[in-house]
Amino acid sequence: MKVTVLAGGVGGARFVRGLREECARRWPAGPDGTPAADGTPASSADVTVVVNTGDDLWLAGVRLMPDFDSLLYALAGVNDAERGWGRAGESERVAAELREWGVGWPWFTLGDLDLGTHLARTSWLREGLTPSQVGERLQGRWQLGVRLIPATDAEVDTHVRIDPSLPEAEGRDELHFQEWWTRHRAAIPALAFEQRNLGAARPAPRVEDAIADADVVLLAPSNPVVSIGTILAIPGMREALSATAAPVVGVSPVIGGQVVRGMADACLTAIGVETDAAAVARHYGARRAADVDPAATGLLDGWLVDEADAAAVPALEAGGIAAASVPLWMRDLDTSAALAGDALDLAERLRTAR
Ligand code: FO1
Repeated sequence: MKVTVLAGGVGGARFVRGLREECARRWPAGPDGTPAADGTPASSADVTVVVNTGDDLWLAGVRLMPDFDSLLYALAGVNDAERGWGRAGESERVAAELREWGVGWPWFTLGDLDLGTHLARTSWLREGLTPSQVGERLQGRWQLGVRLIPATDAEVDTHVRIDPSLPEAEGRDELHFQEWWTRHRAAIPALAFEQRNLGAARPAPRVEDAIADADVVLLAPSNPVVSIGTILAIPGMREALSATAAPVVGVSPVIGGQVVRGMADACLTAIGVETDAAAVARHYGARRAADVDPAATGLLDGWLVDEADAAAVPALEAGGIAAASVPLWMRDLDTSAALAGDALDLAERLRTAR
């Protein structure tokens, strides 16, 4: 079984940990399978995660790839689960020094262990490796049980357009996504999200194959705008998704009109999409729409909503998206695994219906 997932950082990591667990339960590896670094049993399933790169940035001379690292640390079992980002048992001695020197952003903390990752990454980039080659090296340190690939090797960092006349804008008309998200907590209304150099970007090597060869493609319940949306914006990505024979099943990041985590509602509002499970599905669009309208660009075959949004299912189905209502809250590994199982079941239903 080949599963390819499009994912952002924290929500993506929770979902992929559940998926890895569920795959180990459904398709256990033989006696030779090596368990993951955190003890999760091995699976014969082949899981590839295409990771958002829109959050990436250069800071204090090093390249950060926050979503990649969130997945890396969480799957290796070395993440700070309480804070949601960075390493467990972190110290911040270097960050204190950087603040003294006035280097970096004082409101953005680079932990000492985390800095080790950024230094290793930057040093390999300087040697000429691509971000996806660097990603391979980083994940080679731990047995993750899944393959992580940055969505693209191009630097397509997201910038947020804002109104420069707002007092908190300090006269600027755009901010790096991380400044808008982390410093301002997405509280400055976003006029638009722009990814630099997008025109020249391509999916990283193996991404298009991972989508084409998959038995199922899953969209994690990550931010539909600045995580999944930034992956989809990479030229060639939507084409790969529309061409795959695998069912494409998404999981709503919205439950009962509230975002599950983060500040995705600010992002949805900025692009004119209601914070509503069905509205996000309609934003992704029905892949079947292309059967009647070749110009249609919809992506979804299936969509999972929470039980609180069960009333949305009939209209979604009528609109060409197979939908099911299931518990979406990922409270722990078991509920995350159950959710991943529900996504795999919906995909199976779609595969056998073909
Ligand atoms: N998030 C914060 O809220 N504050 C920070 O100081 C911070 C530092 C940081 C350093 C490295 C890294 O990889 C991530 C970091 N994050 C921090 C998380 C990150 O900014 C965002 O939560 C994600 O990019 C959104 O998915």
